[in-house]
Amino acid sequence: MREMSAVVRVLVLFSVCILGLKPSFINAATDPQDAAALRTMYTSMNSQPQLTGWSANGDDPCGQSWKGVTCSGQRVTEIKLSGLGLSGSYGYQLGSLTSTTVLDLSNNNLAGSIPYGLPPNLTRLNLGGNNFNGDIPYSVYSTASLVYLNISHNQLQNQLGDYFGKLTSLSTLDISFNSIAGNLPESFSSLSSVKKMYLQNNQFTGTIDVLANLPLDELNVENNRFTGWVPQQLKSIDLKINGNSWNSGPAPPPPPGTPPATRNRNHRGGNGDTSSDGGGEMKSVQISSTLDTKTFDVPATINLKPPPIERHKSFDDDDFSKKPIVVKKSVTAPINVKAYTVADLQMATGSFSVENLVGEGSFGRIYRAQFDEGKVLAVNKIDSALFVGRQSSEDFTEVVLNISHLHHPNVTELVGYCSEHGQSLLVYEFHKNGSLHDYLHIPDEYSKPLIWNTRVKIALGAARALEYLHEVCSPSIVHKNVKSGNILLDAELNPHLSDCGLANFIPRANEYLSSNVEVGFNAPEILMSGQYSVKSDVYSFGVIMLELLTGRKPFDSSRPRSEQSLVQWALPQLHDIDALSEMVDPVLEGLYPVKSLSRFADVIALCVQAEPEFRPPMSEVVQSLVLLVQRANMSKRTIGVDQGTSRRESQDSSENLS
Ligand SMILES: *[C@@H]1O[C@H](CO)[C@@H](O)[C@H](O)[C@H]1NC(C)=O
Ligand SMILES: *[C@@H]1O[C@H](CO)[C@@H](O)[C@H](O)[C@H]1NC(C)=O
Ligand SMILES: *[C@@H]1O[C@H](CO)[C@@H](O)[C@H](O)[C@H]1NC(C)=O
Ligand SMILES: *[C@@H]1O[C@H](CO)[C@@H](O)[C@H](O)[C@H]1NC(C)=O
Ligand SMILES: *[C@@H]1O[C@H](CO)[C@@H](O)[C@H](O)[C@H]1NC(C)=O
Ligand SMILES: CC(=O)N[C@H]1CO[C@H](CO)[C@@H](O)[C@@H]1O
Repeated sequence: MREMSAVVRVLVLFSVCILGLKPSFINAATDPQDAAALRTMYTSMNSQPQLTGWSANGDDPCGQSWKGVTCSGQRVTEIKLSGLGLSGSYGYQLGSLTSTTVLDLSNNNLAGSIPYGLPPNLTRLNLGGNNFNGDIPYSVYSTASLVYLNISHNQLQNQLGDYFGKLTSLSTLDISFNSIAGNLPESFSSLSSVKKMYLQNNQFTGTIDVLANLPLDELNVENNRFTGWVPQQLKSIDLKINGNSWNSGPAPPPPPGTPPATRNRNHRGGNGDTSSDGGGEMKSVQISSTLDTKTFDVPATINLKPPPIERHKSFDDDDFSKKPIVVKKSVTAPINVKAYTVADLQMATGSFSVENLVGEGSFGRIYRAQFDEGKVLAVNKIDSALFVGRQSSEDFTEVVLNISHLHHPNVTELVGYCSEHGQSLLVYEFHKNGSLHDYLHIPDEYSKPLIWNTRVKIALGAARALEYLHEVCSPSIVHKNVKSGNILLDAELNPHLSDCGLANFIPRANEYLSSNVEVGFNAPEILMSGQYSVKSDVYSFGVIMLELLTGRKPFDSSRPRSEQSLVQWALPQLHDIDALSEMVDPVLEGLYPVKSLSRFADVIALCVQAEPEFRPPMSEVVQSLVLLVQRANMSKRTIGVDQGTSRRESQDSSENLS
């Protein structure tokens, strides 16, 4: 019976690879996607023995009663692993647990940044009492079903994102005992169900006025750096406010332009006196002048926290939008990047000298910039044709703001910008080993050939970056220029996708890209109709995987005509194991596991299909590559001894191993 099911699985897996269907194991009582998510969670938590029942290749968490896992039917509904001394993290795969409503990992030793993939229908999330650092990922803010959110007693540092607008069901918010800085985000005012809020023992600044009209009955803001006055509305609730720098004396009248307080709705938290009509105008003058003042003085540490920029945002509160004087609600943009002057950057790049030119990005040249403190960064000098006209500096500021929200370990991090004298420059972290394109196609004496496992790792990291843009960012971001030249390698050869968001946020990006088309990367629908979509990114990603597999350029005019276009040459042969061993990059000298190679080829074949709708979403590509990496770890026979085996035999032996 067990052997029977193994055979069935081989066949199912085989058809999965060929047809791109999701596996549906016949015998297991647990949904295969849920099981896969828990396996990833298990290995991400370092496969610790206190996770009794869990295993790295088990496919039935429900049937095998894995510790802390509750199921309903085939689906995992609750995961409760509090106080088990767990370390590591919980992996990036939880997004597929669509029936899971409770995730409690409190009081463990989980560390690093909070992974972004969360069960989409979660109502209770407790990560309290761990060692998470960094900031709260967007996926937490976008889990609209959350009723209880506890990330207290960690080491979160950055400002909160201004993304609380969707959390309208949230009743308890506990982010106490971290080191969160900055003002309370304006979108706190959307927490329309919140009853209990614990913000104590952080480093919040500014006023707590934004909390004035929430339906709170318990609030603790002790031991922060709050200033201003405690709003009248909060004085009747269970309130703890010690350890702040509140203003003493009577509260001042509200600032000019504040609408009259109607019933209990006074957004500024003052005492609600009406004010003069001229104030609205004065306020907007102030706003636009702050927009132009973008140079901040910041300390020379890496994690820079300049004062927030104020921006226009339309006022979305019904009570006020009908009033004749509409005061723009100023938005605190969480801009974590440094504003440089042109002089700074000229100094650091030797006046943009050719020696410091390190590459061509999608929208301008990239220079290496070395600063006084020895810090090295990459400066992208955006082509001035992209920002012309009256609005240009405001447009650019918006681009910077939007890109500054992107945070992922495999996405190149924006650290600064410069907008002066009609110049638009973006400053990024610098990655030592240049682009994957150069590494593969223009090897120098320092670069060793990439071994197979590194190629797979690069593909997986880049796939995760795209998955983040497509499926985690909301609205989803189409990269539009996925190519090996945009994958940068750090000293450990980890991949970082560059130019993320630029094509989405720069108003004339499409025109610009289409006038600079690079042959070989683009999906057929782009060449025919300029239709960029997440699926055109998937195609381009498939081309990168082909480059990794073959070591060839996407288009190479020095080859015989039939081999010039990499996709056209390779696609018909991807399912033929003998042809594959001919196609594989000769510098590998046969050192690769054949199974891994053929699975890699299977993923490519799915990605470069002509019909966009048949290409898989990036999350599926990531899943396949994760499996491939896991199997590569299990398989000890990595050397080219099994090169001659037929495809079917290699499939079978791989299943025997797992
Ligand atoms: C859970 O989330 C998914 C996807 O976000 C959605 O389609 C589904 O209806 C939700 N509800 C349940 C009970 O699964
Ligand atoms: C949040 O979690 C911490 C750590 O487990 C716990 O001490 C605290 O009471 C929780 N907060 C709430 C509001 O449940
Ligand atoms: C993503 O980047 C991080 C750090 O830059 C690296 O540790 C990780 O291995 C990368 N992910 C993959 C799958 O390569
Ligand atoms: C930039 O972000 C803002 C707010 O998040 C959004 O409204 C705007 O559409 C974004 N801009 C672009 C060009 O996507
Ligand atoms: C595979 O093994 C490498 C090193 O042995 C390890 O760093 C990596 O995390 C493993 N990957 C998986 C998915 O188990
Ligand atoms: C693996 C590899 O080739 N890494 C290189 C990355 O860049 C550094 C510095 O340039 C080299 O020393 C490494 O050898």
